[in-house]
Amino acid sequence: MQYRNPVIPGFYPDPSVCRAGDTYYLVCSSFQYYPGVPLFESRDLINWKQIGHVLTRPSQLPLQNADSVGGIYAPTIRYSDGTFYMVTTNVTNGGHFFVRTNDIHGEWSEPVWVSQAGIDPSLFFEDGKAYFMSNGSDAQGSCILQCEIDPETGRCLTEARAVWRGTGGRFLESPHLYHIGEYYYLMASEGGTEYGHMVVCARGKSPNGPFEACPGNPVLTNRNLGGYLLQGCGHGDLVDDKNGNWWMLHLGFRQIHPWMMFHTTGREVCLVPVTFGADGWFTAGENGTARLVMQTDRIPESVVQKQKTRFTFADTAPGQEWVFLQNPHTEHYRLTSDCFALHGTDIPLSSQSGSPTWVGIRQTETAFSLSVTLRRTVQEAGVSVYMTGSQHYDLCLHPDASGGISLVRRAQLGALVHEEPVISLPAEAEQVTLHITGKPAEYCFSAEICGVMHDLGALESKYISTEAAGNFTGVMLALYAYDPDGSNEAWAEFTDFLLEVQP
Ligand code: 6LW
Repeated sequence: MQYRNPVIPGFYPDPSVCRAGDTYYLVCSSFQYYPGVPLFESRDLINWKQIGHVLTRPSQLPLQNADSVGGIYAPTIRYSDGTFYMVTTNVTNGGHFFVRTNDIHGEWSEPVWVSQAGIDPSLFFEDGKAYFMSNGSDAQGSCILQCEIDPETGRCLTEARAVWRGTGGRFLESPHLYHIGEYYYLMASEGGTEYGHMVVCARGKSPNGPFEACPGNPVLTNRNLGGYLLQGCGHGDLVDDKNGNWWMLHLGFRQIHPWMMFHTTGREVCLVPVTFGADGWFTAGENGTARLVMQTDRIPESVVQKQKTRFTFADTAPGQEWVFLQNPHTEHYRLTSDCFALHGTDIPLSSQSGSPTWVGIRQTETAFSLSVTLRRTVQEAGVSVYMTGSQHYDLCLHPDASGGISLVRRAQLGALVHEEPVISLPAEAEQVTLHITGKPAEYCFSAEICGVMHDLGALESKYISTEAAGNFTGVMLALYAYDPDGSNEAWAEFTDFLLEVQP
């Protein structure tokens, strides 16, 4: 059969996967967004359904001051003796921790903190022992650190020691250990999460090493596929299917055009088959590369890949597709299936130290159309094409100096803030319908006021891309409200939300 990559489009970086019986579970990093660590379920590795988030309570997810390169980094999910573990790093508040549950559809435990350097923690369970790995460094440079921990308390039982130093690429990270046949395989990434990204591996006869690098490294990379739209492939995790075949779920991103090396939709989840040779080493994908269209005879033709392309308030949910910045002030949101009402505070979109009234859904494709109706309001409120607090394009209603209300298209690009065009809202306009059309290279803005469409021009996607913003996240399409006086009781009411994406 044939399937398309990414298998989970949009900002879902650093995938980790495990299998429990005949069901696969996958988690991703989530940075400054709340709830944290999206959790997916699949029966066939191609179709993934989000079943919630792992971190759903402020006690598990303190996000104060977390920005788009802070908060929750790469997680690992593992299943051992009926218990699921998810281990990750809150780089802004607290470091490494894991949570666990016996009910994957239920709540997860309070965090159990683990004291070890680095990022990208990973767990490996065998013979009653729990091995904890992360990236790190010592006097000789970067390395994969490993210690044994008590899986109840998180206490380190052995000194952390360097078990592998990689193959020399920069940013050795995302270690995962597997026992397959007679070897322990240690897989990791190098090259950084940008265009030089790659997956490398090593193996040894014991979980502590020593580990010998695979002569065919890297086992997966698209770094030599110049002009190919799928780039940055790395940071993977292995899983075996019920037929004994191995697969890698890994991240990659889609640059917007062969000669325009930037992307807006974040790092996404891709799937490639893993093939073992007679020498016991493996390679992944098509000759070590990931492709946008993959052929495989390991999945039956009867499996059909589906992608959700239409999103309304009625078929999405807050805390599922809709997420918040840092720890939201819940009293400022009234979210129902036909109206999202937001109460602005004096925390602006650019704040790194507070949670603005903001609720966002991922931009999963470069081509999309979005419309939403906003009732007249006396605070600032609208839609934001939001990459980070300092890179976003907004279409909003805004109180103006003459006591009226204006419709404004704003671009914030770092310290540059530009508001144009500005249209005064006629007194009889009870509402406006805001429209944004996404294209690979631009976002086009328009609005309908009293039955008349106003073209508000286009802004380039390049300037809010990950390459320009220097962040780890992807574009969110957000509804927000902001009231600098914090003095009025007004609510901004959004209705008739429709987002349609074109894969
Ligand atoms: C993550 C690291 C990486 O922790 O990027 O692509 C970092 N790999 O492994 C942030 O996602």
